[in-house]
Amino acid sequence: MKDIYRRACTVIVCGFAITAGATAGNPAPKHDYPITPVVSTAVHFSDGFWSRRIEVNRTVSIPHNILKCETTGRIDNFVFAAGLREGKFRGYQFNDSDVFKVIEGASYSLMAYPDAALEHTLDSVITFIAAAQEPDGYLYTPKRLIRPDYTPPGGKERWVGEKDASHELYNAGHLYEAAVAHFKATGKRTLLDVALRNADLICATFGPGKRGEVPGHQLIELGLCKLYRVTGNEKYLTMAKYFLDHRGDSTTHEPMGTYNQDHIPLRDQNEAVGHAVRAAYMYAGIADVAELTGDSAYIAILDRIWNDVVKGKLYISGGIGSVGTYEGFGPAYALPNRSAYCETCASIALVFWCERMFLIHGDAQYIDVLERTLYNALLAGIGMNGSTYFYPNPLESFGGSERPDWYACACCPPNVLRFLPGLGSYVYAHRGNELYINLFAAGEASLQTGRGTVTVKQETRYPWDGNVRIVVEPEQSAEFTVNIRIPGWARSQTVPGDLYQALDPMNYNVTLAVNGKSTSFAPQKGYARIRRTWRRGDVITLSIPMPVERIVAHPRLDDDQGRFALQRGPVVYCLEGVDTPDHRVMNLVFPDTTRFTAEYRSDLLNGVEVLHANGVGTRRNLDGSISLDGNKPVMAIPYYAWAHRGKFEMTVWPARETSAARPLPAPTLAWKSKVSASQNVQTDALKDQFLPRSSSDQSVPYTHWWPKKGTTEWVQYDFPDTERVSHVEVYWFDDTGTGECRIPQSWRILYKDGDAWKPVNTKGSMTTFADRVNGVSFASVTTVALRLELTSQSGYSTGLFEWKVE
Ligand code: FUB
Ligand code: ZN
Repeated sequence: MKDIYRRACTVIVCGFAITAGATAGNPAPKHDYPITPVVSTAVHFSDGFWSRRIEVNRTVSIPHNILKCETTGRIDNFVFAAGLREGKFRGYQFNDSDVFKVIEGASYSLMAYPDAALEHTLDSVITFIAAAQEPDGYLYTPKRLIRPDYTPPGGKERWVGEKDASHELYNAGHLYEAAVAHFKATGKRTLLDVALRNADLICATFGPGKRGEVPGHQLIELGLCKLYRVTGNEKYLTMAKYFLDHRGDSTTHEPMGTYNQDHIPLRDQNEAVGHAVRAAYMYAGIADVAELTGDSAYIAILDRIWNDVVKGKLYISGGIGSVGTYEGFGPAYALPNRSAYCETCASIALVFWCERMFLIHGDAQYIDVLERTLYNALLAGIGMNGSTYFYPNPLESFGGSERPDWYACACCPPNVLRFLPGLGSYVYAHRGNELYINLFAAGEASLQTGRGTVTVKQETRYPWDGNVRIVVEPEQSAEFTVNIRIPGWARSQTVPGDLYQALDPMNYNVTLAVNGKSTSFAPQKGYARIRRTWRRGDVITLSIPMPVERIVAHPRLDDDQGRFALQRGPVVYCLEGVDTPDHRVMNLVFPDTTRFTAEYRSDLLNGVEVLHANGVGTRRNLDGSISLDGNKPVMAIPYYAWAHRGKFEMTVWPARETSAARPLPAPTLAWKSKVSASQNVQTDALKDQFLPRSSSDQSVPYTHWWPKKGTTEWVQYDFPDTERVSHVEVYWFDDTGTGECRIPQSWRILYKDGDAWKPVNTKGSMTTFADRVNGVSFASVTTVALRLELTSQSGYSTGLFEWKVE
C-alpha cells in the first residue's frame, strides 16, 4: 500500500483527525495506524440529530462551561498562581484539567465555526495559564497556591503525589491536548509553547536514570503522542512509552495497585481492572504508542483486554465501569443496573479506545461498540439543553434523578464539550484506496483517499431508519473499494461475544444496490466491500431493516434475568414512569408475545422514535400473593433521552417474567403510613416491599445515613389512624467490601404515647443479622406512630431496606 496518503495531511487529535499543515516541514511519523480517520472538519452533518447536538454544544455548552470555570474559581486558580491577583486555590487538584478541556473543545469548535469573541476569550485564559507557569515549565496551580486548609496530594514537593492522586501528570496531559487543538485551530503557539515547556520538563524529570513514577491517572500518554505528531520530536513519544512500559514495575516506583492499572506490568495484564476512565485512556494510549513505535506486542495486550471487556464488563448501553466506590470495573458479569456507574468520561474514553482498535484492525466490531456507547451511555451523559450532565449513567432508577448543571468534580461536562465537535471523524476512514463508511448520518464529507478526493453524501434518517442513500463523487473516475459497515445489531451480533443476544434472532436481510442494481455481499470483518470503478454521482442504496429487538442477557448477569432490553437500530430504549399509567415501570411485565410498535414523534424530546406496547401490571396482596393488575399502555423512549421530563422511575431492563417484576405494594400499615427520618434519607424504600437478595444487594432501594458514622438515628411511621401493633421486621443494609455501611450495633422500637416516645416491651432479642429478615414481637401497643431507633457501629454508618409493622 502506498504510504503517500497516510503521510500527507492529517493529525489525529482526541481520537479524531484535524487538518495539519500548521507545523511546516514536520515529517510524518515513521510508523502509524494502517487506517486514517477522516478529518473532522471535512464532515458536515445535515441531520437533525448530530448537527443539533453540535450546535447546542457550540452555542450553549461552551459558554456554560466557560462560565462555570470562572464562577467556581477554576480560572482564578491560574490568575492567583500567576500572582496577578491575591487569592487561594479552590477546588480539586485536577481542576486545571477542566479548563484545558474547555480550551480543547472550544478550539475544535473554532475549526468549524470561526468565532472571534470565543477566540479572544481563549486568548485571555491562555494568558493566565502562561503566566501561572513556573520558569522551568512546571504548571500545576494547587502547588503554587498552598492554602492553610488544603495541601495537595504529595504536599509541596513536586511529582511525589502521583500515587496519592496528585494528577500533576494528568493535568499536563490535558494541557497538551488543549495546546495541540488550539494551535491547529488558530495557528497560535501561545498554549503550545506552554505545553512544550512543560513536556520538556517532564521528559527531563522522568525516565531511565531519572524519576521512575508513572502517572496515577493516565492520559498524558495520549497528550504526549499528540505533541510528538505536531512537533515530530520523538522524545515525547519515548516519554509516553516509558510511562506505559513501567506500569507495575516495582523497580522504578512503588506500584499503585489495580485501581491505577499499576498492579502488574502491562505485558501481563489480561483484564480491565480499576478506575474505568484511567483504564480506557490508557488503552487508547497503548494503541497510539503501539502504532507510532511499531511495537506490535502492545496490540496483543489490547486484544486480550478488549475480549475481557466485551465478554463480561460492557453494559447493553455501551457503558463501562460498574462500581461506584472506585469508579471502575467490577468482576466479569457483575453488571448491576441501579448502581451502574458508567461514568460519562468512561464512555468517552471507551469511544477513543474503540476507534483506535478499529484503526489497528479494520474490523467493524470496534465500531459496533463505539456506536452503541455513542448513542446510549455517552449521549445520556448530557441533557438536550447542553448545560446539564449526568456523571454516572445507571440503567435503572427508582426516581429522583435529574442532570445537574455542574459538579464539584466536573470531569464529565467539559469532556462532552471537547468530544462533540470532533464527531465527524468517526464517520469515515480510509486505508490507501479503501474507503470505510463506519457511521450513518445525513451530511456530506470530503475525503482524501488513495484515489484523490472523494465526496460522499449520505441521505438518511438514521438512527430512526436504516435506509441510507450514499452518493459517491470521486474527483475523477477511479477504481477503489468502499467498505460499508453492516452494523453488528443487523448481523445478529448485539455486541461481540455472548453477553447479549436477541430473544428472537431475525434475519435482517440487509440489501445493497449500486445505481439501482442489487449487489450481493458477504460481510468481511463486518463490512460489505464494493470494489469497482466509481464515477461521479454513483449511488449506493443501503437498506437495513429496523425492527424492534428484544435483547436478553447472559445467564450470569444476575440483575437482568427474567428481563429484556429493547433495541431498535443502534438505540437502546428505556421505560420511564412519565410514560406509564401508574407512573411506575418496575411493576410491569411484558410477556414474550408482546408486540412493540414504533412511532416517530417529532414533538417529543427533540424528535424521537418511540415504542408502544401494553404491559401487564402486577400488584402485591396483603397475604403476599401477587395479582395481575390489567393491561397498561406504555411508551418506551431512547435511553439517552431519559430524565428530561421530571423525576420518575426508569428501567432499561423491564420484566418479561412475573417473578422479575416489582409489584405495586400491598396496602400494608407501613405503606399507608407517613415516613420520616432523622435525616433526609430515601424513606419510601422502607415500605416498598422489595426484599433484597442479601444485605449488600444494591439493586433494590434502601435507606442509609452515610456518611454519618457511630450516630443514633431514627425512622418513623405515622399511622393514618390509631393502630394496635405488636411485631416488626427489619432487613439491614450492609455494604462491606464496597462501602461504609454496616448492620447497626443496636436498635429499639419506640411508640408514641401522647407527646412522649416510650420503648416497647419486646418479647425476644433485637437481632442484627445480615442477609435476612430480623423480626421481633413485643407486648402490643395502641398508638398513632412507631419509631425505629438505631445506633451504628463506631466508625461506620448504617442503613436498612425494609421495615414491616404488624
Ligand atoms: O480524577 C479525575 C477525574 O475525576 C476522573 O477521570 C474521574 O473519574 C473523576 O474521578
Ligand atoms: Zn467524568
